[in-house]
Amino acid sequence: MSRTVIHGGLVVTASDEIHADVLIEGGRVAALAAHGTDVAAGWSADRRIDATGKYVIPGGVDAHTHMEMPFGGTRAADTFETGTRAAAWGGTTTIVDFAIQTVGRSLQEGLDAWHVKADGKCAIDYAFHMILSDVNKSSLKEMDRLVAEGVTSFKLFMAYPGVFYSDDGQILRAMQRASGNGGLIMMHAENGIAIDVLVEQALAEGRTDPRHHGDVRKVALEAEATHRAIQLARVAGSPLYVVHVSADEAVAEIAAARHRGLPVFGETCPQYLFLSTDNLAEPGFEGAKYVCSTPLRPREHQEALWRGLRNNELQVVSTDHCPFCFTGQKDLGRGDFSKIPNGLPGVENRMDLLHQAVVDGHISRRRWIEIACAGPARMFGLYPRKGTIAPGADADIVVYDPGTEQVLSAETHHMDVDYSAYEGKRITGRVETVLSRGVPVIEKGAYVGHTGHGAYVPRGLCQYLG
Ligand code: DUC
Ligand code: ZN
Ligand code: ZN
Repeated sequence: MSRTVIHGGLVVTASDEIHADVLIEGGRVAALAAHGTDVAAGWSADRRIDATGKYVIPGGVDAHTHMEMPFGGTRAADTFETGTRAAAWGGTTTIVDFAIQTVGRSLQEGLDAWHVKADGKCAIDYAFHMILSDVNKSSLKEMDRLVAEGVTSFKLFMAYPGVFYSDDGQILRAMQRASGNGGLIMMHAENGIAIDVLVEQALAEGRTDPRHHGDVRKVALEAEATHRAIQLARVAGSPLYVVHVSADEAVAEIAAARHRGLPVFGETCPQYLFLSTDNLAEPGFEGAKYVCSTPLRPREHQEALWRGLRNNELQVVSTDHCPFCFTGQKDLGRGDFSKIPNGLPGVENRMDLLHQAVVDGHISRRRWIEIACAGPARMFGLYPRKGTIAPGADADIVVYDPGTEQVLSAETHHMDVDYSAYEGKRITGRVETVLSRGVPVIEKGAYVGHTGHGAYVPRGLCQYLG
């Protein structure tokens, strides 16, 4: 059995910061002990990693990615191979991607299709949520089996009529089913029916530029949908996880529900914390790079998101990684913003951007690990195997250098997309070494992993409930 020792670092988890050496045996964490124990106790090792002056943190868990997702007549540019490699470069060692049910097909067919895309291709471990595009008697029944087999969360859309959209009746039925089988309903909360009216009116009036994507997807329509989803979940007696929360009023809806004791959870993404409608309004067609849904909001919304993350009104930061190249993909919407494929690249940038938030004083170091590692692992039934450094946990570990500076850029990133949403942004901190189940994936600035190392991980139920 191979043994690795990481010595001299500051081990940061969601609950503790301890100066400790870490012993890894056969892919799992075997022990943590005070600095010097590795030498004093004679821990033999095949590999020793010096982490002096560095943080030793759990590998990131990105609970919201869309590798190879078909959307708007094209597909997300990163495959499971390129996307998981890029994730590793950025210190993420587990992704939870969304398998998609096609209208008229079963959940199982969708899940099988996503296994074909991912199995044998990933550099890091992966799991699946299921997107319900067609809620009917048989797909409701199938939910039970998926939960039992480790696909324990289901995304529904109040947006995108005619594509992924579910009406309130379908949503209520899916929530009722989840309340019986232990599944977690994830909601894309935007009033898509109303948005489509505003899209039609904007285009008819010649408002076709990317910035109008932000104008029509109004804050009130995110807040209204968030409120409605919460009330439907309340009626069904089911928990609810609201994905990609972008607006202050939506945070307020989630906070109000939580203050009433309802099992309502919220996720936001780096793009809402660091970018704004200023980016959508960049000259020419540049704003297309920032078209995603929910949309970027005016900068003033960011404070509510940071406060929500500090106060635990929001529990998770994931990326909604869904990259489309500027040339050849975002292009599809020149002259009609509604045809710009929705999505931003980010799987490689999340851990660094959130470390910058530590440096900037928005969150503490432990909260960084909570919202990026332990929180998503608990939310989606992966803890403590993922999301922490403790005896028995998978040795998914990042040695993070908190002092090195880097500049984010498409020139240097590893995502298979021709632009960076954060081009030129200076970050203090950088991933140095990444282990996935004890096996090096990134070492001294080089990729040393391999395609197919990543294993599929069936998940348990949400660990924030009963
Ligand atoms: N939002 C995006 O921006 N892209 C994919 C799907 C979604 O809901
Ligand atoms: Zn969504
Ligand atoms: Zn998404």
